[in-house]
Amino acid sequence: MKLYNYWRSSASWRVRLALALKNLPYEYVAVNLITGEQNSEAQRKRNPSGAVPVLELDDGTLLTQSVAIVEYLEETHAQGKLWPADPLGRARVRMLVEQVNSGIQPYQIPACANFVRDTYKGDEKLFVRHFIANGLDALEKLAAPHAGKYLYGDTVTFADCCLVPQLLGARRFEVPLGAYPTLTRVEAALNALPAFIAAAPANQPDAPKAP
Ligand SMILES: N[C@@H](CCC(=O)N[C@@H](CS)C(=O)NCC(=O)O)C(=O)O
Repeated sequence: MKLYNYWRSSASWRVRLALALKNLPYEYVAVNLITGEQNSEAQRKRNPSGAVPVLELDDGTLLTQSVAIVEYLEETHAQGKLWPADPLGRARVRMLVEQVNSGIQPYQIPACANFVRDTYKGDEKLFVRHFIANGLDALEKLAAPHAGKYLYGDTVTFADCCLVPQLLGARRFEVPLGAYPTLTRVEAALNALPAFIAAAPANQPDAPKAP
């Protein structure tokens, strides 16, 4: 498998986490979102929206959308299950996933923030901060009743793979995290796990090298 992705992209990071937790090898192909490689003809052929991640299967099949990609991996690989077995647990994990995937992350991507700045002449940082803080407020309240060691109970789920990248996004946009004790406690526990260390942005081949 090949993963077209970018070191700091939160949606890419979710897929890297799932691949690491499931112990699946893959080839890392970098798409530089700062130089605009997401809009190259080659990347638009892989994904008409240009966005990363894109997972290319060994037979050439292309999959886009991190949640769909990880659901495919979940259904085709028994190891490292990322959703609970019971229907209510699965629904609750999906709820947390969507709170990040559709409720927060779309507002912070370059395509959205740059549009606010360039077309509406708005303050894109203020815009992004507003949606991240609103979304995290809800995520904290949704997660707290069922959180254990991790975001849902004591087993790592795909909700955890969405949480950690989103909190880095919050820090990049200088959103204070003091109001989210459940989220930050769980993040600290996750960041000690080998799969989370392996998938972290700083450990990717296209991350800028420390001076
Ligand atoms: N819902 C999509 C989101 C994909 C997405 O927004 N990717 C961002 C990086 S995290 C991207 O490629 N943005 C390109 C841009 O904003 O120009 C998924 O989960 O895969």
